[in-house]
Amino acid sequence: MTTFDSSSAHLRLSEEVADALHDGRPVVALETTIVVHGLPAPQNLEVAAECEAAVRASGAVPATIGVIDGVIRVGLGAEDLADLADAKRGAVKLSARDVGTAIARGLSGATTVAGTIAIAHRVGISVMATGGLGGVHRGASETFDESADLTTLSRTPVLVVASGVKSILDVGATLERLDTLGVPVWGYRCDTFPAFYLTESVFEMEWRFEDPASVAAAFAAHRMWSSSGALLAHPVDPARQLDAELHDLALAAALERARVAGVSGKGVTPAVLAAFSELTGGTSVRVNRDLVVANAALAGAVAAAS
Ligand code: PSU
Ligand code: MN
Repeated sequence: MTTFDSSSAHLRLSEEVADALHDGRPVVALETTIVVHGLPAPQNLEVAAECEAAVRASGAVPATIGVIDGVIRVGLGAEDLADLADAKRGAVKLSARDVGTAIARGLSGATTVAGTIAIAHRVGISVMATGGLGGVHRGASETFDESADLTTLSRTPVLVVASGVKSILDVGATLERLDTLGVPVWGYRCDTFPAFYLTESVFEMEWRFEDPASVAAAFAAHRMWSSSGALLAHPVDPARQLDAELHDLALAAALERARVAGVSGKGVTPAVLAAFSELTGGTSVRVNRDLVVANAALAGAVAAAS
């Protein structure tokens, strides 16, 4: 079922995506905040292209989502994406609540997981891939900093494939919030919740899946009675993860740097990720790249099995 109004002046689907949705072929939504604000150039555009290729190799059509000059674009081409990522354009970070304002103001922006799934659902896409879902920040009991990715996922029926949540967050608190919000968390061939840069965490998974078809079946069943999305937790290949000691050292230093700089709100995640990259000599970017491309491949396989 597609619910989009293709005549809308502020929503534009690429021909390829519109055709695929019309024909009921599998489509995977990809976000742009990771490209514009999460990864450094030039790797950011390379990763975006690799994610699209991975989705295609799995038999689905990629739909990279963002907003350009006040128009929501579903299925951004490589040129548009390079334009959006160009620092001169000053693209803003758009969570679900910001999309309407960006349209009204004619702004350009990159969508977070929240912004992306809100749009994806509107046009009839029910699977998305990213690196790490946003979550509860450390110290949130004081700052109330919890990503709108969680609340948006609780009311938007899209399956998000991610390597857990970024380890810069309070992972335990995030899992508690997903429970409260009614969002199922499924482990893909793993027994613990992945720790983003690291394959494993101390948090045990309740549900484990072994293949894309059983994930697709579970999400179809979930959607029959719930309007929430779901999180498919897909750990990074153990051979490609960050060294645990380097991870912990870099994490402590990156968080301290953000604290001293007084970063808050939507600036926190990009600032900590950038510090992490510098402190690990770029290794964190390599791991982030590996995991997000693997997530795109898995999302494509789940969409193709749906
Ligand atoms: N995954 C990554 N890198 C990123 C993100 C995800 O590997 O930069 C982005 C996503 O867009 C996610 C956002 O929605 O980080 C979370 O931002 P915040 O904590 O401000 O909600
Ligand atoms: Mn936040």
